[in-house]
Amino acid sequence: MRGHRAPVRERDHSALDTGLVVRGHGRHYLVQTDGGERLNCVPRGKKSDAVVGDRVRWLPTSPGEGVIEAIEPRRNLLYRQDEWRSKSFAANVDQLLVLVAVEPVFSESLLSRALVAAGEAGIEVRIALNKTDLPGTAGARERLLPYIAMGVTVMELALKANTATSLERLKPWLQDRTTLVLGPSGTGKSTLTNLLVPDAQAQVGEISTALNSGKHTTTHTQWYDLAGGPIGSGAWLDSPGFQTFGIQHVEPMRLATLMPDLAAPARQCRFANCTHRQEPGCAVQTAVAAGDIVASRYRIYLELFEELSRPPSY
Ligand SMILES: Nc1nc2c(ncn2[C@@H]2O[C@H](COP(=O)(O)OP(=O)(O)OP(=O)(O)O)[C@@H](O)[C@H]2O)c(=O)[nH]1
Ligand SMILES: [Mg+2]
Ligand SMILES: [Zn+2]
Repeated sequence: MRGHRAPVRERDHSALDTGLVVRGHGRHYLVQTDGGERLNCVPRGKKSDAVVGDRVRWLPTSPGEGVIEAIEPRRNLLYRQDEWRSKSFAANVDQLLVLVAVEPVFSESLLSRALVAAGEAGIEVRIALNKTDLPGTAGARERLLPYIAMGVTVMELALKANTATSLERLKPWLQDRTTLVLGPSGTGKSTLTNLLVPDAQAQVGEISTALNSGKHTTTHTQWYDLAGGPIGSGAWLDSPGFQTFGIQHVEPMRLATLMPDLAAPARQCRFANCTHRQEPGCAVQTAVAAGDIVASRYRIYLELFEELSRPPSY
């Protein structure tokens, strides 16, 4: 992939102190030292490849400031790859929470893309449905049934109306782990951040009723320690809502293996290189006809396969 490799190690940086990137904004990074101090850092050189969650080697320049000299090898990196650019969400996370809500109504295509990207990065993922205090809950629940059937855990939350129950539900899963929350704008990611991290003061936005969407209140990913709040341990990464989610980094022939409802039938197709579109003896198409794969998910597969197979438009 492009643009995400740690800088080539021209020098040995192992003697330098390490720190954690807790926020990034262009070339400006907030790095937390192992002693808990926070420094404003810039990268050495032109490239700013570090992302939130990265462990970096840094050199002090003046009080409270430093230079990032190197990025430590990553365990994983979650990013989206649109046609023209890639956007990293975070590195070195244990698990992903995809937060959708009854309102704004979520796009199944976006949800599926986030799940595929998590699978590609090898990151465990769960879905949470927030705002189950709202009247559209039954419909939202129904649209999530295929995901439950394919083995994804779906947690129901009402962060404002039923805060205590929601936190109890999340607690065993969040403890001791580093969790990134992702989702469209306005689903309640920062609302949850403020519940989990008492001094977070994350900005919370309103929903635009005209557009049935959030207003992109959060603009940068930020890392928080969960030790001081109701969860007691682990880390939490709040992120800006996404409107698009390119997965151009996924090989089209790998796509079905990253969609759990298609993966098992896909192994039974007559041809090993079946694309599950019109080939004879395709077990995926048989499963769709039998209703074992829901039509909307197969449509999303076709949409994604086509998008990933398309030559770049330049
Ligand atoms: N009805 C209802 N509203 C909620 C609930 N949780 C959050 N909200 C509201 O949803 C709106 C958006 O919340 P945010 O936390 O800013 O959403 P976000 O996901 O951080 O949005 P971005 O930062 O734009 O990506 C706010 O007006 C919240 O008060 C809930 O459980 N029920
Ligand atoms: Mg937010
Ligand atoms: Zn097939």
